Amino acid sequence: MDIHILEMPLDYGANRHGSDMGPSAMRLAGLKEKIQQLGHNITRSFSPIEFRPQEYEEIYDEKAKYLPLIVKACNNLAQSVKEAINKNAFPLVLGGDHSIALGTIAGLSSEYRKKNLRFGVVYIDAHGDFNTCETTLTGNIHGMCLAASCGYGIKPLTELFEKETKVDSELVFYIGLRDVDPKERELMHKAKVKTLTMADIDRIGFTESVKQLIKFIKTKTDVVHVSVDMDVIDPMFAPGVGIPLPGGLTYREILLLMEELAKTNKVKSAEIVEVNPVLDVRNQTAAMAVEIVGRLLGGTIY
Ligand SMILES: [Mn+2]
Repeated sequence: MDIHILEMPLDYGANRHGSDMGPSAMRLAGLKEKIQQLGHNITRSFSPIEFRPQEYEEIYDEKAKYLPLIVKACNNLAQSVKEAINKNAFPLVLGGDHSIALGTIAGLSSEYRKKNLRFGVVYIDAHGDFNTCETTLTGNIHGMCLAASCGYGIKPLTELFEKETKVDSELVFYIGLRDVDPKERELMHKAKVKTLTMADIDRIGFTESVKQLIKFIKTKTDVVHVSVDMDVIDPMFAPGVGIPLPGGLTYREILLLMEELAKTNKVKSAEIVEVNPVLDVRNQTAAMAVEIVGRLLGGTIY
């Protein structure tokens, strides 16, 4: 398979700085070698943005911090993702904070809409990222990206890249949720997203959870984007993330999840976000991110 690696060294969407170094940390942890070992070709590898660090920029809007910068960066990313899909390549987007999902999903949606494909998003995250400017407690856009992709929120975000709603919220499937704001939860219910929270996973078991997700993918979608926020993993394993929250997936669980997703043959793009080397221990979170990508791209133990 041809792969385009798109690096988004940007942390405008988050309070904690440092995830702008995520792509570099994953590169150092051997991402390219891992992908090549699996027999894939990296036909492009670049960053579609050239931005100054958050510390040098203005916040612009307290309810949507760094809005113009994020919109610009995500427009560039959307264009590059679109080009990858057009060339039959797999866009692998490296964050950066989760606000970049706005750009990834916009680019994918633009191509899949033309082809009339049922486009699903598997959102692997401790958080809902389903706030709007009205409900946000922080003004951080990484907490709004999925709501905006589903058509909720302010126009600069919902109409980013193209006017249309990017993804049908009923084709969004969350796994690993464990922190959702009250108002955010209301909107998620209204939008009818599918959810398997950590409590659901504990009730029915991980194997059954994965089975339900795979069944959903097979019956409801033609093509799937996998968005992995590293904070879904328990900080015991992955300490290098912006918002560490106990009670997450184990390293083994997320690897199994990736293997099962790969087997559906419907995953045509992915992004790995919120690797924060400043908070990491000996780059172990970035190393896990590399292993996660490997399993999603067909790697197996035996
Ligand atoms: Mn997130």
